[in-house]
Amino acid sequence: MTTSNIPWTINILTLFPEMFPGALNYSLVGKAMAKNLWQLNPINIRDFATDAHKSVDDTPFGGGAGMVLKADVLDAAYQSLGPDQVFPTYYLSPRGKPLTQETVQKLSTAPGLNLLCGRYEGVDERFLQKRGIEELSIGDYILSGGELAAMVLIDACLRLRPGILGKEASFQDESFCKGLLEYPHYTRPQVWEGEVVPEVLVSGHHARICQWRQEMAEKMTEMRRPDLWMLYKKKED
Ligand code: 6GU
Repeated sequence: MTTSNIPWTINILTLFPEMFPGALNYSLVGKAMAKNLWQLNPINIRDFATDAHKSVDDTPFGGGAGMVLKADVLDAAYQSLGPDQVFPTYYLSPRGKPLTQETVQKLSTAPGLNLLCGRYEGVDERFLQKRGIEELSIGDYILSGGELAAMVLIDACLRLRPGILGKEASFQDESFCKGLLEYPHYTRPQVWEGEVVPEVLVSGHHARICQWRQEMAEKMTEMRRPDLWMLYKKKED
């Protein structure tokens, strides 16, 4: 046994705990959860509201549209995490630092994660400042809440944790880590709607296959992602 039998724990502060595990209950990460390799602990922020109406939000000072999640309620939910749950904590927000594979790699080695999912217009800034909570975004578009973003982050981290995916995945990741997009893949039938598989792939010549895949990965990266291509070229020399 090389892995610990304490499941990797993710606490999620959300107004919609019933959205979890959602997509994370399926495929390899779902099986890994069933095997107790990781666990999800959704915490309903509303449980920490103190007034009769169970209010979690209020109108923004300065006016404007939407509501802001209250610092006192958020902090009560946050502080309900025990002293054994002092994990790196992130607020999922389109204002955050863009999530990259490099960040995913770092997060996947943390002892666990605490994630705050916002809704509405946002959360009281003082809560984030006081508790030193960093923000992460999954891309330049706006989701209606952080829950889907949290699932994206969790999935990306889990597939890097020991015992969750096979060797194949880590092998595939290497090509992305080298900074190139993946080369194209083909399987049977060898001819489909008149389209044939590239000859080199059925040649059985391993070195030539390897070289072809490298060339295709470079060509695709240059065409589709000039930003990644520039970085790759810079690292090469
Ligand atoms: Cl992390 N949250 C929301 N609400 N929208 C997003 C996002 C996060 N990342 C990109 N868009």
